[in-house]
This record gives sequence, structure tokens and C-alpha cells, in this order.
Amino acid sequence: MVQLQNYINGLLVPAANGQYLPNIEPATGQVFSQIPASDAQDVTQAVRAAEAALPAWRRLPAEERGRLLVRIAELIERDLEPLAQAESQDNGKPVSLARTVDIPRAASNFAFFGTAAQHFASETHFQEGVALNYTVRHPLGVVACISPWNLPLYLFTWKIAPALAAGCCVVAKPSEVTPYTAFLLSELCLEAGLPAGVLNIVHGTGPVVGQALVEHPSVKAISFTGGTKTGEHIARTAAPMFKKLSLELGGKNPNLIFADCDLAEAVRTSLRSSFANQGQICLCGSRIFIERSIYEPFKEQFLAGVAGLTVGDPQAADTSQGALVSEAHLEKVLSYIELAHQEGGTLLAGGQRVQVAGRCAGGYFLQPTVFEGLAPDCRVNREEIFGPVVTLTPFDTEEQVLAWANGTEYGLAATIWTRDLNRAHRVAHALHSGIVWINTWLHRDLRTPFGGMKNSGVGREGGLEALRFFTEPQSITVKL
Ligand code: TXE
Repeated sequence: MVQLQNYINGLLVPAANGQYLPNIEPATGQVFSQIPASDAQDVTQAVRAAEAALPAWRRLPAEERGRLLVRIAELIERDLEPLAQAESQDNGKPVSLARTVDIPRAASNFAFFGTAAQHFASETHFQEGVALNYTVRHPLGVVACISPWNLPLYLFTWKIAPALAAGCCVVAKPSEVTPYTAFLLSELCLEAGLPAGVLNIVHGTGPVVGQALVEHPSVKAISFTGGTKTGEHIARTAAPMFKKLSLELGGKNPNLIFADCDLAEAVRTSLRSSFANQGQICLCGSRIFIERSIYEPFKEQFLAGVAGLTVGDPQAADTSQGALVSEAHLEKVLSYIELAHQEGGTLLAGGQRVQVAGRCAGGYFLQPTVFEGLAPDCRVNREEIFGPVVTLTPFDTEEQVLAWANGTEYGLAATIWTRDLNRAHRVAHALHSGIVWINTWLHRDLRTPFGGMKNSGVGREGGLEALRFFTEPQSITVKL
């Protein structure tokens, strides 16, 4: 049984209360590790350690901070295979996905922000003969990074790396559902020689550890990715304390497939955007709108692709669909499948739990599921399911599909499939969506602003946006 530890003040330690929580492997339904059941005492210790480390860390030249981050990136790359295995075991995702997406991206996050810190410049505004105005960007201080279970190390490092690069010290909380790679990261930080207290990782539940972090008066900012309801709760707690907030929340993303698209490519990529990571990516497209003249050929090719997906042991090389992250989440997704039937949908594929033989007999597997015939404004088409369930809907005009695409409370990501350049830009600008991909999906350049409109969040991550978030601008004017 693996026993994880907190990482506080440069030491791997148990929770102050000595308690542990069980951590389940979703592919088997069995407990495989224990995580510290930390509470407010551990958060207080971690914040104190971060405060003590702050003066030296913020004074360190950006180049030296960057070098340490790049060293961590190299160690993640060195440990690619054990980290991928751990991520797959903890989350249920195919190990092939963790090996090619999650872990390489975690290394890129550290390498990107390790070097970005050296190119981060502040502004000067010169008023000829009158004054020189310049902006200093001070690190905010001690900040909290709270991350979810769907892309565990990928999203954890996406927050931590820019905070450290900007000169902040961090208290981070990974999801209690997938804590394993965050623990392995703390071992790599020790090996890299990251000074004690610069990064602290406290394991435990959201309502206890997360809540204590959000409430702590010394925590200046909270970078959070997770459910919209949790984001709302965090905002309500943090706002009266005037904390800076970056909230990356849910999505209900549309794919807009026009008749003039490259159909084979639109089908291939829509299969990925529907079912990658079992549909548990905030950027997955779950509402597929298809121009009526190509509805039938799209449907036929898409369903043929779905039939080719293999649900099974995440460790098997030919598995494309692993387990859902937990039994509770599986039940939630199944309840939406039931709702889709009640709302009058026609099931085209899937819809059932999968019993995988052998070591995975107790795992949380679900068939990739496709419905048609649901109204664009029904609950299944408005609420985030966050699983391998998509709907197909034909449309007749650009105006109609735009109204449907924009007709939810979310506004995270959208894809447009067309060969008409004018339409591509026109539709992209009209979408209420923080991210729009044209003829592609999940194409990420880490310099671009990442985040959503409406209830999908507040603020943007990525590139300079992240470095700006973790700094406080100070404007200084010199009279000439
Ligand atoms: O997320 P939570 P859950 C969506 C998805 C999913 C739903 C709920 O629809 O079904 O959210 O998932 C911590 N103070 N997404 O319940 O609870 C928690 O410990 C501070 C979308 O698993 O939001 C974890 O570390 N922190 C999403 C983190 O918040 C608190 C990814 C996220 O967990 C807290 C995941 C509190 N009071 C789920 N309560 C995306 N946008 O990618 C919980 N946490």
C-alpha cells in the first residue's frame, strides 16, 4: 500500500492529526494508496513555511528561479514512465494517454514558465518633457493552487509553475481523488533542490483543506480549476477578503460542423474531442451540431468510429477508453444517460456500464455514448456531464447554430469545421467562448490566453496572463 505524505517546508510529513484517507484505483475499484487527511493545522504550517521562504525566493534573479523550474521539468521527463503509470492507476485514464499527453505537458509547463520568467517585462509610459511612468510587477506573495482530478499533474503544474516563476511561494492542493503524481512531484522538487517552503503540497479533502486555504488571511490569490459550483463557493468566501481569483470552471462545448468541411477530418477529431480521457476534459465538445445536408454521412462515419473504440484496462496498449474517475462520477454520468432517455433522446451508441474481465472486474467503465433527437435547450444539452456522452443535432442556418451554441450558461471552448475562411472568422467572433478552434481541437500554444466566458470562469491562464495574475502591478511616476 503506497502511503503519500504532505510536502511542507521541504519535508515529506504525515498530516498533523496522523489520519489517512483511502485512495481508490478506478480501474479496479480497490484501495491502492492512502493520503494524509490533512486539516487546517497543516494548512497553517504550510502557509507559515511559504511566508518564511518568500523574501529569499522573490529576491532570487528570475534566471535562477527559472533554472530550478527547468530542472524540475527535466526530472519529470526522466521519470516519464513511472509518472504515466501512476497517473493512469490513480485516474483510470489509458497509460498511453498519460505517457503522450499528461506527463509531457507537465514537464512543458515547468520548462515554459521557467524560461518565460526571464522574458517577462513591465511597461513604461513616457510623457515627453513631463513625466516618466513605469510599472513594477511585484510577486503577490503566498498563493494557493487548487486543482481537479481529470488532468491531475497537467493542471497542477499549469498553476504552480507560473506562480513560482513570478516569485510567489505556493501552497498547493491536488484533488483528493487523484493525489498520487502530486506526491511524486514533491519528491522531484526535493531532488531538484527547490528551497524549503517555496512550494508546499497539502493533501486532503476540498471542504477541509481547500476551504482552510481559501479562508487563510495570508493567502493573497487563489488559482482554482474545478466544478462551477465549487468555484462559486470559493468566490463567495474569497471576495470579502479581496483575494485575487483565477477560476477555470466547467464547459458545455459545441462543435459546429458545416457542410463544406473536410468531413473525414471533422469526424476523426470530433471522436477525440468527444471521448478523449473518457470525455472528462473541460474542453471536450459534447454538443455536436451538424449542417443538415451532411448529417447522415457524419452520423454514419462517427458511429463507425465509436464502434472502433476499445473500453478496457487502462494499462493495455490497445485501450482507448479507460475507467471513469470514481463510482460517484460514474453514477452521475449514468444519471444523465437516464435523463437523456426521459427527455426523448434516441440512443445511437453505448449507454451501458461495461464489465471488464480479470483484474478490472470492479472498475468504473462506461461505453462511449451517443444520442440524437434531443432539443438544443434540454437539460442534457445545457448541463455539464463531464463523461463520454455526446449529442448529435442537425442545423439549417448559421444564425440558428450560433444561437444554440451560445445558448448555455457556459462559454469555455468551441470548434468550427468549415473551409470558408470568412465564415470561420465571422462565426468565431460571434461565439461566446473563451477558446475557439477552427478545423482542429485541443491545439495548445502555452503563450495563448486560456479560460472561459460566462459561468466557465474568471480570468485567463497561460503565457503572460498567468505571470500577470501572480503579480501586483505598481505604477511609479517621476516628474521630469
Ligand atoms: O470537483 P470539485 P468535483 C466538473 C465536472 C464534475 C464536477 C464536480 O462537471 O462532475 O465539476 O467535480 C477542491 N474549497 N469539473 O466535485 O469539487 C477539490 O478538493 C476549496 C470540471 O470533483 O470542484 C479539488 O481539489 N477547494 C473541471 C478541486 O476543488 C475545494 C474538472 C476540484 O474539485 C472545495 C473537475 C472548497 N470548499 C470537475 N471543495 C474542469 N473545469 O476541468 C472542493 N475543493
